[in-house]
Amino acid sequence: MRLSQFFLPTLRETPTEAQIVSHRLMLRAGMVRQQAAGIYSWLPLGHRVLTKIAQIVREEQDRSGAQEILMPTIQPAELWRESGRYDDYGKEMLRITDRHEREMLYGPTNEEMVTEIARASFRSYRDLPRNLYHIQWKFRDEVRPRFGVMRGREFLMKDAYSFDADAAGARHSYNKMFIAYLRTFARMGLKAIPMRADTGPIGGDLSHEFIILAETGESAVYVDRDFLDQNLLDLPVDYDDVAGLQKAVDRFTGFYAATDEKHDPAVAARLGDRLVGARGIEVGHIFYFGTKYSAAMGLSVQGPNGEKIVPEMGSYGIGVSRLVGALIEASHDDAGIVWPAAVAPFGAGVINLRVGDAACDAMAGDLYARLRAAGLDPLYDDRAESAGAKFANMDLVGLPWQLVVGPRGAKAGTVEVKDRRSGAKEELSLDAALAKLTAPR
Ligand code: P5A
Repeated sequence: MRLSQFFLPTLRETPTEAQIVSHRLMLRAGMVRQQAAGIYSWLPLGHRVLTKIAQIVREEQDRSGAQEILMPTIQPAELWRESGRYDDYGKEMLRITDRHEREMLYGPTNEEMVTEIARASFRSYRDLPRNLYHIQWKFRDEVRPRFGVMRGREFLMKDAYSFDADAAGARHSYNKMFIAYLRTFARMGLKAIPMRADTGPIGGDLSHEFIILAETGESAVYVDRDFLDQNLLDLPVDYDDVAGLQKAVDRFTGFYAATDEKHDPAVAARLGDRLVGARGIEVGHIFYFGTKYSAAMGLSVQGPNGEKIVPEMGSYGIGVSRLVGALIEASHDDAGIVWPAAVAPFGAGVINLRVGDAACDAMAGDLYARLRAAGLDPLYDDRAESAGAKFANMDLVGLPWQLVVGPRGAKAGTVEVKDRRSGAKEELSLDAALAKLTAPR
């Protein structure tokens, strides 16, 4: 993409309404535009990151055996009356009346709707187990939407729903999601810590929040330093290995990790100086709630001996749009965003310091073409701006690599390659630069 043609409405001034760094940087880098309190448009740079995050989530859900569907954002109130949550949900639910005076709502979550789908189709124990997920916008009329996309009113969630014939099967489904979550966040360069959690309006008695550490996190958390040293990309992915998966889950839940509400200072004290107190952001939350919705809504299937089985269910959420902000909270510096490569909006930035100079134009153009051919999806700053403005802009946008073409290098046949995270710079030939960027990090 040529920057001269790219819609990137960056801001020079720091927006005063934004209280935390990710919100400020998202506005400054032209990623989102607020349309109403807690409601955002996603502009090209932000949309690219959102899509990449959603794709990693999707791949890991699919790998675990979950199947993607797409349910609507608008739901009939009737379904929620069946589960008893229509009145319980209170003011957080956006209620709508259609032209026929039918009561509708903008879905804050989809337990009822997916249970209705199962009820319409599942007949036998052979229809189980199933895990259905979608990536869809939700609406929660939060009293105080704040911190940009981190606590929005409209936000993108991945929500999965599992159905099993018995509690043991449901536990296995829960464990699959548990491991898939650790892998999903690790692929984004995040270490998400599973913590026992309360279940609130979703219900049930087994639940974990997945929390990443960041100074501006909404909750105080405590964690065993040893957990932070675990390599989560090496997790077992044989999702059919029931015992192996349980062992892995036991290992990760064996580390002390708790939010403020669940923190037990007496137990934590045993960790000595391994206890880390920090702040955290909840990026995922999983629940096992048994037959709460299936029983209330009359979902049952026939067992092998003709008996009636009421499926055991769980639900599993990831805050896809929240992750964009959370990633920035976890990875930025004074100059701007520092994207982990897996979610970066572009793979590399090319800066032409002297647009209009024949040698610089030719070299930058060649580099841009070769990066594209190598699948690196580069952003080429071909604008007639000052060098200072270009450097500042590229740092703000936070692509993993910057390749700088100037008159001296153009003569020598070299580019300056800057690693955005470390700031390290080297002069390399085009071949060597390409080899460096395509080598596994
Ligand atoms: C699990 C999936 C649920 O809703 N039902 C379906 C269950 N869980 S949850 O914890 O309430 O939400 C799941 C994740 O969504 C993100 N999230 C938000 N993101 C941005 N703005 C919000 N207002 C918001 N509320 C929830 C969180 O990441 C949460 O873990």
